[in-house]
Amino acid sequence: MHEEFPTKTPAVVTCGLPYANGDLHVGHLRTYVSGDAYARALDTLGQSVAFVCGSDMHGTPIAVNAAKEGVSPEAFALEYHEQYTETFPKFNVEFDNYGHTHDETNTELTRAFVREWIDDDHVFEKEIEVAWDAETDQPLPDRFVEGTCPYCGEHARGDECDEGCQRHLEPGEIEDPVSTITGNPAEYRTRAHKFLRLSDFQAYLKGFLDRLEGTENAKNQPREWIEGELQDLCITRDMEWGIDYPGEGEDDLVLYVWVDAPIEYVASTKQYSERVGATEYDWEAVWKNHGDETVPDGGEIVHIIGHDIIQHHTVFWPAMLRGADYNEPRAVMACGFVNLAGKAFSTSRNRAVWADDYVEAGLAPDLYRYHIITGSEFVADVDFSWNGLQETVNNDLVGTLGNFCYRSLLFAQRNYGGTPDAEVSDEVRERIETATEAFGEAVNDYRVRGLGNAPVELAKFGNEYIQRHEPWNLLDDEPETAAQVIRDCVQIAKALAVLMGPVLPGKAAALWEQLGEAGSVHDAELDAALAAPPAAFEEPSELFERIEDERVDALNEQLEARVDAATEADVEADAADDDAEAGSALEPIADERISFEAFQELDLRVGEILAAEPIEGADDLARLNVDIGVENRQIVAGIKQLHDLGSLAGTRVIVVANLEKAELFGVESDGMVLAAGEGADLLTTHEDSEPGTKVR
Ligand code: B3M
Ligand code: ZN
Repeated sequence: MHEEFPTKTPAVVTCGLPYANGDLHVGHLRTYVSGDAYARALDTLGQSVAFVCGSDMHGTPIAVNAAKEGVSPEAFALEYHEQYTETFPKFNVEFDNYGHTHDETNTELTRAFVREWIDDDHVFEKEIEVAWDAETDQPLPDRFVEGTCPYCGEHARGDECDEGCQRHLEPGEIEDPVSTITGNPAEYRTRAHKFLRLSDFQAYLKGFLDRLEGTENAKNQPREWIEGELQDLCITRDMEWGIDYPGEGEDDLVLYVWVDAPIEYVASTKQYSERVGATEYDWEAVWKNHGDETVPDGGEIVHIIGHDIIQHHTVFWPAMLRGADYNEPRAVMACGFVNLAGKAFSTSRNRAVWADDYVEAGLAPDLYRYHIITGSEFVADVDFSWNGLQETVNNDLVGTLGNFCYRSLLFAQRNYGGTPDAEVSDEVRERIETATEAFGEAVNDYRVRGLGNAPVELAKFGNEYIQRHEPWNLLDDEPETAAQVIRDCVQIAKALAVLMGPVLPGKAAALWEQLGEAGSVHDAELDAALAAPPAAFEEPSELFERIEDERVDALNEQLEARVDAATEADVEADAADDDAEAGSALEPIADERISFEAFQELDLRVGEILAAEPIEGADDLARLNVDIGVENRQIVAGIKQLHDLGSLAGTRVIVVANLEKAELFGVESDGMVLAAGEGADLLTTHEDSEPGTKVR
């Protein structure tokens, strides 16, 4: 449905806005370097593109943390905002514009969006029950409250099931709410709030998702969310920090942070456009809807985000845009998370590799960029380790890419003073074309990893090519062939500089300079890969340096000490939780004693689970097929959410074999398996008692 890149209309690439709420770590940076590489790659293809972002200044976490530090939310957030503007360039992340959500452009634009929705009758008022802290007598919006997700039962924040199904939660939806201010169970109060009627956009969103491009997770996950009737979106909050709701007489309401945050994508593009002039880049040509009713046209909007905010970008945001007659996103690319040894970063516990750690280690930004971009598929979660970085750098960058460029250019410079006078061979021309095509395909398939692989694959070929021809043995006897081979190699090096531009922008520029090229490699487009390099250039130097073991050891030592401290803190916190539970939450022992005979009436048997499958439509229930020696039983158990059903086969369990039959969700249950506690910890045998063995 969409034309291939490059298209004639301008594009905008955005990255999810960082909350101005704490230091950046290498996990955050994964999205930004990917976005930067993708935007640069579009540019290399010849697409007109702006790369924009900004700091997310609003929302409860910022209000809470500012209050803790005794400063205004604005001052608090601005400090981080300033810090981010300094950090990004240290990773060669160069936004064309980086604004923030509290600036004038975004404040005005946000209010204009909301007024459009009001005018078009997409906004209504409703009284809802909002969580309330009785002790401090204040409303508890979003992260001021924690509890249980009504959809999946996991622990969740007020507006997001961050540990479970990742769904957005509306005010009042969270179960068992607890105030994060006092720790008391929250109460509910009735308040009037404004809602965006998402159901107005239900049919539109279906079509939108069919048109949407990007990564599979972003295209497919939202389908499930728009199946039933869409829940309307509460767009106001009882808070002071934020953008005031634009309607009359609503002085105590601010807009929900997720209203003004994505609008910053538009505001930031507008600022860029105003700076360079609309003839150079026109934000309205991108964002304003000039198309027909069903398939809006406009510019190419590409959002690059973390995979926890897919719903915001594929359901809420397109509806918000549509409601104000703006153009829709063309693509959403949702990136995996970065973990440490399989566990999420914890910024509060300092279990993280901070952006500053990397900078202080004195490693070039391109090394991190290449490593994180090629280390796994874009959508997958990955572990960051210094050893992993070392391996990628030493193999791909030093061993393959750097090695090829240095040996080729050194040989060319020493023997020919630069590029030998010869034609590029057909074989090499074709191989370079293959590489540029692979690059173009990666852009069109939204595969950032392919952008990193393209140059390294070509360099691999280059090394093989030079090895195959051994030009050093040809210099005396076959000087023409030698010149030809080296001419080819210099051309490959030039193509490499072009292809390295997006993922390795600093190193690409260095290589470009070594080739004696004028101007910036970042102004070169793909066809430069086959244009002749300058005839003369200086002696080259190595592009990359090995990362030695001692360096990695030192970095690991620093990181391990930090992870150990964080783990200790975790263990202590868990122990404190357990103590708290032991003190309060354990049920008292039943008062009444039963006779031994009464106990003996229970026929308890060892069983072995043969199969476990979910029961459609039932939130917790699973159907188990259990071998209890004498026979196989079908037993229904409330363990669906709590266990990986696929891995239960073979597990020994204890079965109440003479319990009367029951029907659960239309499925007959013939017996019961014993399990402990809320987590349904299945009781099992200590040794290897056979199925059917009686339990006494
Ligand atoms: N500030 C950060 C996050 O939830 C949030 C992104 C806004 S993007 C419009 O990842
Ligand atoms: Zn959930």
